[in-house]
Amino acid sequence: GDIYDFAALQAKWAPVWEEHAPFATSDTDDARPRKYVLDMFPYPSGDLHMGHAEVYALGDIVARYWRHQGYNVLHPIGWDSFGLPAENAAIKRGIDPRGWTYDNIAQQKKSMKLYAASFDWSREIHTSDPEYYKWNQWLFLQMYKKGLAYRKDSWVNWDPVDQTVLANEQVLADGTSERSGAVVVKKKLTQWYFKITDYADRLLDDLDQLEGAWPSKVLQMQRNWIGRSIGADVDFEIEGRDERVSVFTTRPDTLHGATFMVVAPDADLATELVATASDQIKADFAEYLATVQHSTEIERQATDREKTGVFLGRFAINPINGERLPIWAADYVLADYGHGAIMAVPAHDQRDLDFARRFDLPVRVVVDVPNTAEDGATNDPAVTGTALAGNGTLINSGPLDGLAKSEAVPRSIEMLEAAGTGRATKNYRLRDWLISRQRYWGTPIPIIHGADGTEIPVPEDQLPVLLPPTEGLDLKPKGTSPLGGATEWVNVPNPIDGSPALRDADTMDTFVDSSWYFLRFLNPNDDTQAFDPEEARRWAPVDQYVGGVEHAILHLLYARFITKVLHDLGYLDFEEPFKALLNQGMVILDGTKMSKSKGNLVYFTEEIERHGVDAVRLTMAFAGPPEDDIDWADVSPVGSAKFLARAWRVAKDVASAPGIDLATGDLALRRVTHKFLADAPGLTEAFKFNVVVARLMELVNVTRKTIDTGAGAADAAVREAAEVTALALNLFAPYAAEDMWERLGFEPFVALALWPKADPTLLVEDSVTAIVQVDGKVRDKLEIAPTISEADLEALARASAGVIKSIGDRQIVKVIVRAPRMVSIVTKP
Ligand code: ANZ
Repeated sequence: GDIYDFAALQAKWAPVWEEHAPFATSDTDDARPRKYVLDMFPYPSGDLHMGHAEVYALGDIVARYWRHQGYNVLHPIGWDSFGLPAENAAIKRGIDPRGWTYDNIAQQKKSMKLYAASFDWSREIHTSDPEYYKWNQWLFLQMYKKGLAYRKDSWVNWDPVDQTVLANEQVLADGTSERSGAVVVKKKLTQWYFKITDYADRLLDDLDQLEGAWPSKVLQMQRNWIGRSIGADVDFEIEGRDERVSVFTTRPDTLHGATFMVVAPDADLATELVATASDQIKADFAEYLATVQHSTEIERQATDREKTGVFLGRFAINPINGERLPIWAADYVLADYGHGAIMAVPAHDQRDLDFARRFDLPVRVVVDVPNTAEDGATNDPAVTGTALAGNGTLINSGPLDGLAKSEAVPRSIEMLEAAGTGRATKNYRLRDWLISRQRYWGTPIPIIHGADGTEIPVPEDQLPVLLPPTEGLDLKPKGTSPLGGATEWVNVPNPIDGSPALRDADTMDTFVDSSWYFLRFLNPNDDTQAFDPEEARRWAPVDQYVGGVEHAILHLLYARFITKVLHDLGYLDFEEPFKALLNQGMVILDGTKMSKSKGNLVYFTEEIERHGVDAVRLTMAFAGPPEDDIDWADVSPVGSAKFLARAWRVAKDVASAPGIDLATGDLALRRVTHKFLADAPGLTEAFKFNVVVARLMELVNVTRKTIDTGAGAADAAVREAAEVTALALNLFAPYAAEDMWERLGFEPFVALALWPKADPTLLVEDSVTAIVQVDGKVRDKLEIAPTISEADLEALARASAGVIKSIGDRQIVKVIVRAPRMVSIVTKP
């Protein structure tokens, strides 16, 4: 047709792309350099939403860009298709999570194909397919062999609504579950863990390599999450106990200021210590422990909360001076950090001071911190209630007296080491990764439990351990895994001696699935291995990862960890999975996050129907820097569609054939075209997509002017500009671009055309006008480059016909040159 009609273009080109699969990536026999561009894969809960529309628009710009630059680009997609939403929906509606999931995938896939991201669909994966999760089980077994997967009893985060454990990463700052919104409580359970803490140092130190390539905010969040702190372990004798108790401190210099010890009430140690105390103390403690178990970690660490605690009736001996310190249980000490016990130094630690003041315990200053109070008031913490955390000189500390804090820290560690009562150590906020879930819709853990309690790994040739069908299973959360109810599945002969044994009935955290999926895309149909190390050498690590900042901690940390594990197992020759990371902002409406509950959802399908795929994609690119949130109320998909129509009409109007000599084209338009050709790559690589679009709009305007009021539609420069417009639009609006390309007389596919080099001679900056005067009168105006030299400008002025004529046979006595603006010639008769 002669009118831009996005629906017609979609109907025309989607089947062509489907048939010819122009984005299928060739593997080995390709001489081009490679780029692996990966967008975070979607969780198939319902149809695509506007967040998907954004991330897949932006990721596709990057993938399409590198193809134009001559790269062999791998840009795969799949489905993160295990997980709780499917299971919860299944329970609610009494259906199979499998059916719900794969129906959603079908829906999303249809939308995704219409959305025309340039994916290699031949590599599509589903993490809930046995062909995929088999390799989760393989990974688990490799880690189990190395002692990196293990089981332990511990206090876990328990979501009372979803009735399952949560990783620390899944508990929000306000202590609620990121999944159900329920207040998370603690529960003691035997669970499977991955030993990510073994990798804490490397996970922290290797962040330095990503500086500049990952958003600094994400790097900082990872650093904080790992939370390395440097200090010392100090061993305290406990009266009436054989074994000493260690505490972790970052301030061993303050040992002489310790006036009591505090144990986490929920640490085993507290229960053990209180066992010998009076019945009254025991009863107080039991009551206290019960309340503590209902509070969240966040509440426990809140500084504005009144301190609570119970004296345990026991005493510790300070190894540095033999002092006797009462032992308390208090919830501000956490069971799973350090040793779950601390030496309390109220003069120099605010939490300890609050506690000491509440329970009337002594406060002893051991670091003389300069008093900055202007009115000469005391800075004694016992009086002011403010601990002295700053630097100063040691006092009341025997051999440490007179040392600066910075000297006293290493000195005290030396003393402890010499006495065998302490040592330098590091601590991490990072905990081991709890990977077992008491839910159905996940990867079964490939372990069999013998009747005698032994753990037998399922032999690798028996993988996958398939999920049993849901028929007859009660999926409702009840604190134990639904798989336990699959009697036939769970009861198996012990692989070693055939005696009765039980399968482990837990399933894996779905973050295991996504921790290595980028490798599965390399050979998704290989049923002999998780991934091909040869292919990994060719393609990985991922050159550009694109996705939401909501994955700044959990997913990225786990993927980094598993990459290092696979490296150490000899499968990978790199240690960081994602060389560069782009976090797109959110799509919001009227300044607020869109959500079903708020009723302010903008629906993907509706926007696509109304404005077309290209306009929605272009709007995403044009809205602003990709990291910023896009307020859908402030952008104009209608404006985008208008621009697309304008661009498309240019291609329609071109009245020359391909191959016309471009050098004959209109110079002014050619300059704009080549400036765009020269600038767009750098802007795209810097993710300034909105600037590229703005520049493209300018190019289209100048082209239209040239057609209508300038050199005309047959001019070679018009063809050149239209070709470049089609090529550049391919990054943002693939349907319009493909159609323009065809109208310009080319075979599909514009996406596979190379980006032409800008002609440097056409890149001269805009010219400036120099005035040439002869004896004070303007005799000529010269259009020259702003960078012209004085000598060149003088030569041009002397050669000017107007100047020569006005000088006649007079003699030049003086020439003043002010490049690039003026030349003044003085003559005499
Ligand atoms: C004595 C001391 C004196 C401390 C002083 C601080 C200041 P970061 O930096 O977070 O590692 N601590 C140790 N284990 C704890 C636990 N399980 N729960 C709560 N607090 C714990 O903090 C280390 C400091 O936090 C340690 O150093 C310890 O208090 C406390 F002037 O020891 B300190």
